[in-house]
Amino acid sequence: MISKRNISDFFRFIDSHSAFVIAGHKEPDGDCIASCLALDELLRLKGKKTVLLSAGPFKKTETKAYEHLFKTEFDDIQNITDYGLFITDCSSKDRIGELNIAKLDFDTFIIDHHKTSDSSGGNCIIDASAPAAAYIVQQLFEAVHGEVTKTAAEILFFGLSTDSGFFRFLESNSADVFMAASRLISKGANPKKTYNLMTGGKSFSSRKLLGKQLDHAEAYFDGKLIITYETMEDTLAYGQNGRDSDALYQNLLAIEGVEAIVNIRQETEEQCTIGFRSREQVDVSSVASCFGGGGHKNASGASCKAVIKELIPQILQEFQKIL
Ligand SMILES: [Mn+2]
Repeated sequence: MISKRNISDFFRFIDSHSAFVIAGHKEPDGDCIASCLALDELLRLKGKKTVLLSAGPFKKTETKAYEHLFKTEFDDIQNITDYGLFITDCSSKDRIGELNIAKLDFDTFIIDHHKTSDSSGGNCIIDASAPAAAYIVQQLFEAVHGEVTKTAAEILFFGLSTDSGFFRFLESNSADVFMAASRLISKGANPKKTYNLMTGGKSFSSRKLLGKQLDHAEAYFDGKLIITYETMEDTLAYGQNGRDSDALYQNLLAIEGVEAIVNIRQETEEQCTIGFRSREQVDVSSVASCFGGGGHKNASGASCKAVIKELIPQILQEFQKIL
């Protein structure tokens, strides 16, 4: 739960500007979009002018319907002093990607729930115990407006649902989160619709790619770690539209005795992205940070200059220390 101090910081920030730019991280997910859109609605309810920005790309199936709501460039530079900048679901300007605002000097307020975030200084609400940025935005919405609107309830429930794996990642200490979810349902959010939006709409080729990735999977450390990958050939054949790495992780994490999963994707001849997931105790954000990335204890990512073959031994070396 956010504190009274968080709420007063937020009030002070929105009172100090007449207009706001709202931006999340690049390759937005449901939570990123939800926290941006609900914040946008709240600010407009307060009579503020808003600009929603995203560097994209909108790769995830469930995010595509929202792409048209976001601009890729801030074009009101002559009035820049009127604007405050909200960054949600990430904590730094380098995570927002190739946006022209990255070079501009804005008064900035950060709303985030990532463990690797730097929580020092004012003008930020960073709560690593929050299951979603949308959960923080919901609390702000309710503090400012009394209750959420139907549109905000729907999008916030979508954000909370995507980041919590439709509540599967939550533990027994999450009563407050379920109470917040209950308030969203009472305002019109629909769990069945949301689940279908999150998990449906996948392409046939995304299932074929899943097959490839399951086939590439290898087990290490007595099956505690599974590493799989996607080559550029796999991407060319099956991965062009609508990947479903969530389904891949869900499948592999179901293996008995497994503690962590690594999924490497060769993006270009010399660039890889790495996805990390863990089930319980293993903190994959510490491994991700060795490769220039970060994230949560149980879900992290990195992007680095590498080829798959050479990267696997390096990843094994880091896991050796913690498994
Ligand atoms: Mn998030």
